[in-house]
Amino acid sequence: MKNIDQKRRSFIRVAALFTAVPFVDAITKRGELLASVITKFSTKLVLNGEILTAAHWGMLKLTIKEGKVIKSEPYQKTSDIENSLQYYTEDLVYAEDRIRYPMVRKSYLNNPDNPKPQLRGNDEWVRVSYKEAIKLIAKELKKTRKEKGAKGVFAGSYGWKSSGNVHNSRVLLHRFMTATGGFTGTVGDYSTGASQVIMPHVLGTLEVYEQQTSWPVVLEHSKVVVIWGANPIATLKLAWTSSDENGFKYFEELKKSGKKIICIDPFKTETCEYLNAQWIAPNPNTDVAMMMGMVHTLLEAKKYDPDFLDEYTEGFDKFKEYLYGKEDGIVKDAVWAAKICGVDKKTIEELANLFYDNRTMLMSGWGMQRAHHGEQPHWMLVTLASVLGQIGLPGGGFGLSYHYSNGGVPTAKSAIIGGITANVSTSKEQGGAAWLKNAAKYSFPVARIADALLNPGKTIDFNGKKITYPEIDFIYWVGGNPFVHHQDTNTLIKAWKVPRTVVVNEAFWTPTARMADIVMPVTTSYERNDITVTGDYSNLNIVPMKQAVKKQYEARDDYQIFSDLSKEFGVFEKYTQNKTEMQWIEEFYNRAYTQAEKMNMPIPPFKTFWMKNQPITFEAPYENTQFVRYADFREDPILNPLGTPSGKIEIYSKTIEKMNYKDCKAHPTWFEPVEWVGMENKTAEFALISPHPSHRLHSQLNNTSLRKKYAVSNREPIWINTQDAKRKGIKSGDIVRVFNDRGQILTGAIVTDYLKDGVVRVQEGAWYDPETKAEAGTLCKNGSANLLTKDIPTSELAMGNSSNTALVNIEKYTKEAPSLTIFKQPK
Ligand SMILES: Nc1nc2c(c(=O)[nH]1)N[C@H]1C(S)=C(S)[C@@H](COP(=O)(O)OP(=O)(O)OC[C@H]3O[C@@H](n4cnc5c(=O)[nH]c(N)nc54)[C@H](O)[C@@H]3O)O[C@H]1N2
Ligand SMILES: Nc1nc2c(c(=O)[nH]1)N[C@H]1C(S)=C(S)[C@@H](COP(=O)(O)OP(=O)(O)OC[C@H]3O[C@@H](n4cnc5c(=O)[nH]c(N)nc54)[C@H](O)[C@@H]3O)O[C@H]1N2
Ligand SMILES: [Mo]
Repeated sequence: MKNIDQKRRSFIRVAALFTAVPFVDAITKRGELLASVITKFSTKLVLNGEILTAAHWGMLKLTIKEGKVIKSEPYQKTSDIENSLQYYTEDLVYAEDRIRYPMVRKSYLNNPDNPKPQLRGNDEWVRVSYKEAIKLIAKELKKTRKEKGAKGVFAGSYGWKSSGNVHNSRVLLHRFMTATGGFTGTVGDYSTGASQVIMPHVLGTLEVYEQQTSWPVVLEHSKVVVIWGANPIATLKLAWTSSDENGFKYFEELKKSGKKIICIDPFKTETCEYLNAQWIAPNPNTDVAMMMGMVHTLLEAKKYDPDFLDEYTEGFDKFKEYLYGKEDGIVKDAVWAAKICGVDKKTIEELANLFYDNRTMLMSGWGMQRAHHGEQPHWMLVTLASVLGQIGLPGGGFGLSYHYSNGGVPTAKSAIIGGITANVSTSKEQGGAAWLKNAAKYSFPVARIADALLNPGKTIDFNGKKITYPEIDFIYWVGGNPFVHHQDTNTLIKAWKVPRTVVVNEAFWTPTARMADIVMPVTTSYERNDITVTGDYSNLNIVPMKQAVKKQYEARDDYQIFSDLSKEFGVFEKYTQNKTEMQWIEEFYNRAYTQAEKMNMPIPPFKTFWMKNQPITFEAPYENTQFVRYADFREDPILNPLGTPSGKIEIYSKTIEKMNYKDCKAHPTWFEPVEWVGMENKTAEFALISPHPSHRLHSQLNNTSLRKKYAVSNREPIWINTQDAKRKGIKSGDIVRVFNDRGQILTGAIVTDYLKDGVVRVQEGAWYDPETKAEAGTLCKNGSANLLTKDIPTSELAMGNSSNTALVNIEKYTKEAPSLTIFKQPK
């Protein structure tokens, strides 16, 4: 206990100071938290000096010279692994394709009641004044609400808007919509669409967004670490709040530990390379079969713990009957599995034995659940882990978030700052719950957007419920880029023509901004003040995000835009509570301040914190460094049951059985995807995987010089297996046309042995750059993978996106390649 108390006293430690921060000259003794030394509090811009801010890609140190950003660097270094995203702030702020002024599409401005939506994306732009734009949006929104009701307004607005608890664009939009009458929203996300719906049935939690068994425990106890369909050296560059960057440190330690590491992935990722791991390459979408082969191997060898299965799981016997072919006459053994997944029988058996004989941590990413029947892989992984019987033991079991937002980095004992909310009401009778219920009534699964636009009134199944799509006539999107992120862009183009009005707030002329009727120019996060935490799971730092440069052109904050719109609806005070940006920041900070005081670990008063321009860093108490996921459940499943109906791990779910879905049965099942390399009568030759980009956050930063680091022949790269490339007469550096009956893109070839044969890889997030008109069939010059993906739900259960299920053809492009136009100002 004494030990813990001592630790508590040292929880607060102000992070290492940087050199020369001219505007904090009032602080005499650096590192001391004395309010009294602050003689003047100012929020004036620093014209020369260094500034700390934060982005999804971590804390940044910006150098400002004569009011301009001239340099962007990491604020901290936790390992030798480089975060390539941290150096391009100038490119963003001063990008050639900044939206400079409010713009309205010509036909829309001429007649908003007959706006010729078929011209969306191909019309001319007309500059209007900010005031005019606000008036126009307000008027047309009122009109739609009157004609179609609140549900006619879609503001689901999915996306990775910037970090910051005040300028949280999506929440600001929702807050505005709530204050003025409501909207149709969405449920779920693109990240874990399938898993976050199936896991609560299996484990009683979302699981994908939970803290993992602590890294120190893994490093001490795991003998084998399996990185199953994950690429943490790329994906840990980011976090939803801001990266605490400690995940890299632990992967570095893992590398040094000399443990057996295995990567199971159709692509030999930079993670596999970095860790010198053994590479196992299955066909995409076939891991379920491989895991079944492993379970069969273990059962045959009597390498499983019947007591564990009995005490902690529900319905294993029914699954076993399926595994042994009682339902379909097919025994799912390693021979069967090998034929499907393309990994040989012996390897499957060896892996199964290795996992059973050693304390093994199965770390899985999310790429494999972004696929047709994406509910199955993680359910089957949990089943395999149950047979291995190590769940709840130090360093054993599975983890679904080591690759994301630094899962497994021990949770600090920290005070939590506040954030802007969608709910504007303060009184009880109009409380948030009532509105949320209303919103939930119309909300549909996020990746069904095109389906919903195209089919108003259609009823779909979703996790045991029925949802009827509303008639959407008005779209307001902020902080997202659906014309890059959504599957099957050409279908989305058709769907996008249905509503009368589309408004987008953006900083850049993204493909989505170009598909709008009214475009509002917004600031980047470097042009406004804000506050964030780092580490979604660790809560490691509170970080001031000090404005670095003045607002560019006529860019306004989303907060400003929605405040001005609120005036038009007579709800300005309700919306803003009469608070400025700085007042919100102070209020959110003070929530942590009060908490910290109560916890007897004081942090400096707001003004000191702000003037110092340094993070407040918290520490993890010893017990959090020793956290073992499911240890309490393992210790006493009666006292600490899971949140499932049986209180156990549900390998068979009666809840799902009752839903009676054909495409998601009551136990993990091998389903053939609609398109895959092993299918009969293949619709195209190669399986396309579209994982997350190493040198971008989705589409963000595609318009910076970071692009030079990865573009091949000035296109998005495509990785092609050496033998396949030879067969197709393609060499590295060639421009390759990738196509199927949904669309076509140009890419630059990387011929490699690092990819399973029969598979090609194009990272998601290249901006859609149509060669001629933005319409179905047009060639995308830049190489956006989603022109080729399929817009089908994972199943009736989760309705997630299936972006990794697609077949494509490739050919060398012999015509003269058209030059890119997407990163320039439009007409
Ligand atoms: N094929 C395929 N497709 C995929 C995936 C895949 O694996 N394969 N992954 C999916 C996943 S998991 C995700 S999360 C999505 C990501 O899809 P998105 O989150 O839509 O992608 P981003 O490129 O991050 O888009 C964010 C946009 O917000 C803008 N923005 C940033 N800050 C602000 C702000 O303060 N205000 C406003 N108004 N705008 C701002 C940026 O300029 C950018 O254009 O993609 C999905 N799509
Ligand atoms: N640098 C960077 N980091 C990011 C993001 C980003 O855009 N850029 N996005 C963030 C977001 S929003 C999210 S949701 C997460 C996404 O995190 P993940 O979903 O885990 O990332 P992906 O790259 O889509 O997929 C991980 C790996 O799965 C592999 N894979 C694909 N299909 C299969 C399969 O069928 N079987 C197996 N075994 N492997 C398969 C891919 O080759 C890839 O290496 O990353 C976050 N981190
Ligand atoms: Mo995501």
